[in-house]
Amino acid sequence: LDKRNEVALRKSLIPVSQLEQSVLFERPTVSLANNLRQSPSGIIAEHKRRSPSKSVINNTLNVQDVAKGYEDAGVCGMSVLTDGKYFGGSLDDLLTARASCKLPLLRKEFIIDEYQLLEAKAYGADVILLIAAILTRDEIKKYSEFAKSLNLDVLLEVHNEEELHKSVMPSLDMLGVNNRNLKTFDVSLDTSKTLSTLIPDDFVKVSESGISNIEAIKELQPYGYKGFLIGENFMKTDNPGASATS
Ligand code: IGP
Repeated sequence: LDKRNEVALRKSLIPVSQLEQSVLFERPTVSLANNLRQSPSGIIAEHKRRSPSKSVINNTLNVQDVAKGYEDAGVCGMSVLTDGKYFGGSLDDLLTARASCKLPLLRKEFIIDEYQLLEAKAYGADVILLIAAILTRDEIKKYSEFAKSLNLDVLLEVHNEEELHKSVMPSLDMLGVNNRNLKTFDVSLDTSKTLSTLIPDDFVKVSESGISNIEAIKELQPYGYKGFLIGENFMKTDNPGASATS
């Protein structure tokens, strides 16, 4: 409900026509899914100031330095949290990241309205996240098809088998398995391992959360994972880019 009010407010301030007229709306997007298919390591590095599970992660770095650092490290893509309430992010962070690097950018957000996809495009994203836990199959279909019409890649996030079965459809590019249980905040790579065989081969498999080292990546690669979304373990250091250089 909070998110609905937040989106309604922004919608009243910035009409759709204005988003569509922004310069970034015309920018050719870069496919994260293609980057991941071709990469040996497949890191998606996240900008994350704080989280509900860990409170403050990093309050001193600026988005520009983080984006440049990740790009210099040679990661496949960058994820930018735009949720303010729980993660201390903003659309401004996305815009700054866009101005600072050429990496494909994921708008990390609780998407509940098509307007947020137009925003993603207008603020420089290449990829959007859809979370199966908060959407119906019809919503997933509507938002993913709309994203594809805007040339945005779609990463669909699941936590369990039911969410996965509900969500599989051709308008998705990547299937992300979140290793973090949203109720307990417990993290287990077993979630990625267990669900891997149930993900059809036409989707790029992404493992999300709690990935702390190269060993974890090596452990997950035999299960078919091509993408690894890493936030906290880079952001908790003074130099996330250096931490992402492996
Ligand atoms: C990154 P971690 O444990 O490396 O910081 O996790 C990312 O997976 C996590 O931030 C995340 C997330 C989300 C945040 C995954 N799915 C949905 C907000 C909303």
